[in-house]
Formats: sequence, C-alpha cells, structure tokens
Amino acid sequence: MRDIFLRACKGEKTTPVPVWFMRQAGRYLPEYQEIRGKADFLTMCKTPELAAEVTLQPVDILGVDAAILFSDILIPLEAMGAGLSFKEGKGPIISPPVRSRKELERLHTIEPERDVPFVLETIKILRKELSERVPLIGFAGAPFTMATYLIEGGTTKSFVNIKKMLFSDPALFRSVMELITEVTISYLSAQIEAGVQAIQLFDTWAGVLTRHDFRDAALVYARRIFNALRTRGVPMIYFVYDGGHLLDLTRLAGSDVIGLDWRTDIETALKVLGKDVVVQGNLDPCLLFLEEERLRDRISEIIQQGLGAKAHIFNLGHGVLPEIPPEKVRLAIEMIHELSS
Ligand code: 1CP
Repeated sequence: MRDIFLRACKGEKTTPVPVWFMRQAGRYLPEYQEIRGKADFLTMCKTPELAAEVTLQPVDILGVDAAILFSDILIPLEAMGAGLSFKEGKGPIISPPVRSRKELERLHTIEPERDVPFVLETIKILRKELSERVPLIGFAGAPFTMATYLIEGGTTKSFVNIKKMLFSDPALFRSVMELITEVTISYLSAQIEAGVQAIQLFDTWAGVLTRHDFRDAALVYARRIFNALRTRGVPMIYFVYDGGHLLDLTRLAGSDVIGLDWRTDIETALKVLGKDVVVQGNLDPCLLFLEEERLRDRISEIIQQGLGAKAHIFNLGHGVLPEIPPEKVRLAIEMIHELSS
C-alpha cells in the first residue's frame, strides 16, 4: 500500500509529501454528478455501493494519497433521533432544533451496528477495494460543530441560538455536548473497528468562539474524544476552520496532526505550535483558479514552509469548491508530488 499519508501522520518527513483534499469527492467531479443525478445526497450516504464508488473516484481520477469515507458529519444526528434533510441549494435542516431539555430528551445515544450500519458496510467495501492502494480516513464532526446544527436547526451566520444556550443555560448546553461526545466516541470507535486507518475531527464552526469560550465549549469535548480513542492506535487529525486565534489551544486537544485552514500560513502557525508538530494544509481552495505557473509558486511556498514542521500532509485550507475544474485539481496534485520529490 502507498503509505506516505500514514507515515507522515506519525511524524515522518516523506518524499513526496502526501496529499488529499477535503471534499475531494463532490460536485466538481462530473463522475460524482452522474451518480448524484440518480440519487439524492442522503441516499448516496446510506447506500454502501454508491458511497464506496464516490469515495474511490478521487483516488482513481486524481491520484490522492488517501481516501476519505463519503458520508457527512450530520449522519449521526439522524441516528440520535433528530430529523435530518437536505434542501436543494439550501443546505441541511435539523427539525425540530434542540433548544430545551424536553427536546434534548427525545435524542439518544447510538449503537453504530444498529443505527448506522451503512457507514460500517461502506468502510468494509472500501478496505477491500483499497487494500493495495491508499489508506482510508474516517471522520466525524467535533461536538461544538455538531451542536451548532442541532441547536440552530441548520446552517447559521450568527450562531445566536447556540451562544444563547451556552451563556444563558450552561447546564443544558453541557448536557447536549456530553451526549454528542458520547455518540461521537462510539461512532468513531465503530469506524475504526470496521477498518478506517486514520480519523479526522472537523470543527468547522469552533472559530466563532473567543479563546476563553473555545476552551470550555469545544476543546474539552474534542480532547475527551481523542483521549478515548488514543489506545485504538490510528492517527487522529483535528481541523478547526477559521481557528487561527486558537492554534495553541487546538494543540491541547491531543490529536496527532493539526489541520490548518488557509488564513494562517504554516510558517506563522509553527511559531505558535512549535516545530515538533505534524501539520496538514493549507492551500486556499480558490487558489486553484490561478493559472498553472502561479499555482506552482504558491504550492511550492507551502511545501517549503511545511519542511519546518515535524511532518507535513498537503491539503486545502477547506473543501474543494464545486466551481473548480477537475483538471486543475489533478494538476495541483501532480505538482505537489513533483515539487516535494
Ligand atoms: O451533492 C450534494 O449536494 C451534497 C454536497 C455535500 C457533500 C459532497 C454535503 C452536504 N456533504 C458532502 C460530503 C462530505 N461532507 C464529506 C465527504 C468526504 C470528502 O471530504 O470528500 C465530508 C468530510 C463532509 C463534512 C462536512 N459536512 C462538514 C465539515 C467539513 C467542512 O466542509 O467544513 C460540514 C460542516 C458538513 C455539513 C454539510 N454537508 C453538506 C452541506 C451543504 C453542509 C452544510 C455546510 C454549511 O453549513 O455551510
């Protein structure tokens, strides 16, 4: 198996640097669109053959060094008893949102084999298909990010409902977080038992918190998850989007790898994190619109900065956008391999 991704996770400087992209399976790929044209998004997530097929597409088409399970961070919320739907062009809807203890009491912990069997089946298919190729990454949303969807009822710009609960009813907020944390530990444990070889915790919205509140409302729960999973022996990645002001704190969560969004360049991040850290990132996804030579310069700059870390996994600073031409994504991956060889 091509194992440079796993070796880098463990702190080895590899030649070339491994690369995978967040949302590498998705709407920018015509091959994804073709399957998506026949099945809605949730059906794709819940049909192991389809989920496995789109997971493999970027491995076949782009030559990435790791596959990431095709699913969504919101899948466990439905398994906990929340209503989940995706409105075309509008994003996810959680109905009803959880804003009282009574609403929380309708939710429950999960038994992954019973409640999300399709995720485990997808992982088993993928491990067979990928055996001699690249490792498989599993993932979950971090508790704060999951709680934003549960409490807001969907995507939000203001985060007013979750912050209102955090500050006006901290006991209820804690109960929500404890339930999600417990669910996430059993969900990720089941993914590891089914065969994922690394895991990433996505904290997409924790960046809306001050340092003070990040510690109490996000970090403690993420740390609990990493602590619980450490003995399982798979590398763990913590990605806080828009978390430049939180970098020293994210390190305290105890993951093996720190994911960086594009706002903080690696050199600056390492001044805060120290050099004894494995970093993942962090090309601004929109830089993939650059013409080839300029893109090469920007990729090269990131690779150079990554050399200052203990090890570096190349990624985007957030997901691939649907507007990016797939040839450009493929070209970027070739360049990353070439420039780090
Ligand atoms: O085809 C479609 O219309 C669905 C688009 C789509 C896709 C391809 C959604 C809806 N989710 C996904 C897949 C997905 N989501 C993956 C698959 C693996 C891969 O990376 O290739 C992963 C890891 C996620 C994780 C995810 N979902 C996050 C965390 C990462 C991030 O992007 O910050 C979040 C926040 C979500 C929620 C979500 N899923 C989908 C939408 C439209 C949203 C809402 C985003 C928002 O609230 O703004």
